[in-house]
Amino acid sequence: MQQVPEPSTQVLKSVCRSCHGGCGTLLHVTDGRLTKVAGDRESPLNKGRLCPIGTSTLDLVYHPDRLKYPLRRTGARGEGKWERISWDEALGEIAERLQTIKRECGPEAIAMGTGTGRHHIRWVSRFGHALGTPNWCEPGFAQCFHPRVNTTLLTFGDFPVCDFTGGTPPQCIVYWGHNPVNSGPDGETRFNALDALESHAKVIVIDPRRTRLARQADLWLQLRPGTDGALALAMLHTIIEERLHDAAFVAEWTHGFEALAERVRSCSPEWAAPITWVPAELIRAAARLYARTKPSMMEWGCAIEHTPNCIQTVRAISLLPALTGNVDVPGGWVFGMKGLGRFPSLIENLSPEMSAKRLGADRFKMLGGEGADLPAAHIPTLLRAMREGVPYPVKAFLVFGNNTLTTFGNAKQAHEALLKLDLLVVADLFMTPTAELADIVLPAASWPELNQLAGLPTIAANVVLAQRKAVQIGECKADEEIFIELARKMNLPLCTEPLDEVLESQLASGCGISLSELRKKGFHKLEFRYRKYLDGGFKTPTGKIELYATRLEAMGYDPLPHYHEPPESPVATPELAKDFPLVLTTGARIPFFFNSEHRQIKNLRKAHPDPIVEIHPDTAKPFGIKSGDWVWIETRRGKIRQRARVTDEIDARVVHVEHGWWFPEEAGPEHGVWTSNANLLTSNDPPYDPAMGTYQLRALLCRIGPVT
Ligand SMILES: Nc1nc2c(c(=O)[nH]1)N[C@H]1C(S)=C(S)[C@@H](COP(=O)(O)OP(=O)(O)OC[C@H]3O[C@@H](n4cnc5c(=O)[nH]c(N)nc54)[C@H](O)[C@@H]3O)O[C@H]1N2
Ligand SMILES: Nc1nc2c(c(=O)[nH]1)N[C@H]1C(S)=C(S)[C@@H](COP(=O)(O)OP(=O)(O)OC[C@H]3O[C@@H](n4cnc5c(=O)[nH]c(N)nc54)[C@H](O)[C@@H]3O)O[C@H]1N2
Ligand code: SF4
Ligand SMILES: [Mo]
Repeated sequence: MQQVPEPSTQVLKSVCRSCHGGCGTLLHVTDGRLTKVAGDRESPLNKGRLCPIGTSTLDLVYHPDRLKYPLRRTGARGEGKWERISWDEALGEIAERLQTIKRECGPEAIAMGTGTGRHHIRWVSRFGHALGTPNWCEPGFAQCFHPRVNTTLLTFGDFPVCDFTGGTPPQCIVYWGHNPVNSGPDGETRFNALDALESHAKVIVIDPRRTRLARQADLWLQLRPGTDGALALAMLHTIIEERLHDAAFVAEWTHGFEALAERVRSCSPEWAAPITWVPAELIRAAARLYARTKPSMMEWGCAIEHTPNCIQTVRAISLLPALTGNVDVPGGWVFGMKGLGRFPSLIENLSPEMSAKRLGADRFKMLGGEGADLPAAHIPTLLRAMREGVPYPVKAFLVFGNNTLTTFGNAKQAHEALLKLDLLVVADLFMTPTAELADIVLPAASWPELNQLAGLPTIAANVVLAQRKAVQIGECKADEEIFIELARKMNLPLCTEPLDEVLESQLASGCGISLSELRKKGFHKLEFRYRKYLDGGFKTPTGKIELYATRLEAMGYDPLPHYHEPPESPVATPELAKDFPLVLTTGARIPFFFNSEHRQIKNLRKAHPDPIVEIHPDTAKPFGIKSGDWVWIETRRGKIRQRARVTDEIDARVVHVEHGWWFPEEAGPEHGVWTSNANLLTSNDPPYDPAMGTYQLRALLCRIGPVT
């Protein structure tokens, strides 16, 4: 029974955005105070449930360490000396300094930064476009989700998601480099991704760690990190060789089957087995089970994208549903109803010359150029422009929701770049180690403090939800409102209209219901249509699913999937492997924190007090390492420590470290950011994915030892 609220309590239907979001919530407000955040049982996305992070919302909103008013640095950069200023002063100073940089160096010398999938993510580039700069970035753009988005757009003409809310249960689910038991995943809510298991579908898990899903799976493929591309090619090979594909669908609705068959002819399971460490017979079994069991869902995660061969890897995996006809069918992969409508990105405000200046766009066309759905700057190239002024200087960085020092690859280099800036502005909920380096810090509103829209699954937007402002904390402002006020302060011609006007326009071009009606209802589920391609084909140049990608070919990239060894591996760099014998993967999600966040929330931290490194007993034994011991982990680039979890759930040749760690309880300005931070171990050096500019986060070489 849902509890009946106190008479003086107002209940607003909203949507949690503490991760990529989507869970319907009921915000109980009593006398201006948020008193309870409950899951909305009516929401098709979570049916009343919240994860540990969502459950801790009150602790987040009312946390004593929240930033509550704008701050200006008074000491040296990073010295931790601040004075409180008014919003008017803060925005006035930012506006003036931006105008100066724009006048002296051009708008491209100003870069915008943000984090993954937030309510305001598109507003960051929107403000940049209004300002005239093509340079905005997000550490998940080349590394996460967008390789999947941009690759499927050119292969299928649309972004596929799993059909979780259509009512037809899948018969087979593949969890590929993805663990929604812990992650509020990209694309949909974690609860949908897990509910699908209740249909007793056959389950295939592809993960180097024996996760809870792997334990439940019919088939678990424990591959070597970074070799997903080889595995996918071998599965394609098996399906084609054994004629397990849907021949009628392939003949009518795909382009380039013969070329693909030729490309994967040599990629037998026997070829892939020594590369991936997965036995050939197990690869065959997975290909057969997948191809013969329909409908099937492909649930894929960011592990397949944290590699410099991510576009080809994503392409290869995406062709499995294509060959088996699991596309836009009930219980399979489907294309969304786009209930959220068009976001006014203002990208048309950039001239072609200015767009061409986007850092990295000339090389990485799937990230910053014509192959990108929402073009973004290449982070290593941007950091170089900050550090060295090459190919032109970047002088200002406005960061709205990213803890750069924890989530960018090669954190020390990112740190060096931030120190070189003339102007660093950070808007955040807390004083992070990154905010400590800023000239001006702005207090951002958390999700129950602001109005927005959400469309879930992301991009597909089959369900549209209204996010509601329930309370005001200190002088905190929603990022969207900060952009609007800053645009007005700078007398920009764009990005100045009230927020609700933009939201109304999105709804009008999407599901068509009014903002007030949506706010009343809380969410709106669109009526679903399957096999939309029957009406005019797929939205690709050939009108078919492009097994052979003509758009990749036109951009000068390989139109057929291929495999590349990770740049640092026992195979690619055997000499290095003598000193650093273990394969390192990083960042598998944990249910209590979102990337670098939530370490200051007591309940969540109690559930997971320390950073954990997973090591196999055979690997730990020679060092005398036991569970609970502090262990150092070292790569060519740096050394950190985390606490051991000695477990046979991981391959003896692989070590896993958690990402995002800093210690809010430790003194500033560093707050322990250099102690356990996975990105002291990673690199952002080339090689990059040729089309996307992606660097390696999940398959590096390391060594370990006990902290004495
Ligand atoms: N080694 C390694 N590195 C990784 C990964 C990995 O697996 N391994 N994963 C990568 C991936 S996939 C991604 S997407 C990125 C994630 O990187 P990001 O999404 O940038 O995550 P954070 O750096 O934690 O930054 C989020 C910051 O936003 C603040 N914040 C929260 N809500 C709001 C808000 O509404 N407004 C504002 N202004 N601030 C807010 C938080 O307090 C926090 O400081 O990390 C990448 N880095
Ligand atoms: N609670 C919580 N939810 C989150 C986040 C969070 O930090 N906390 N982060 C959000 C973000 S930004 C993202 S991108 C998603 C990520 O969430 P997911 O896409 O689910 O990805 P991860 O949990 O990072 O990794 C999934 C699995 O990949 C495995 N893995 C590691 N290396 C490899 C490899 O080379 N190949 C394969 N096949 N598997 C590998 C790991 O063992 C792990 O079990 O979650 C989002 N949701
Ligand atoms: S899964 Fe994400 S949206 Fe759902 S309750 Fe957890 S943090 Fe909130
Ligand atoms: Mo991500």
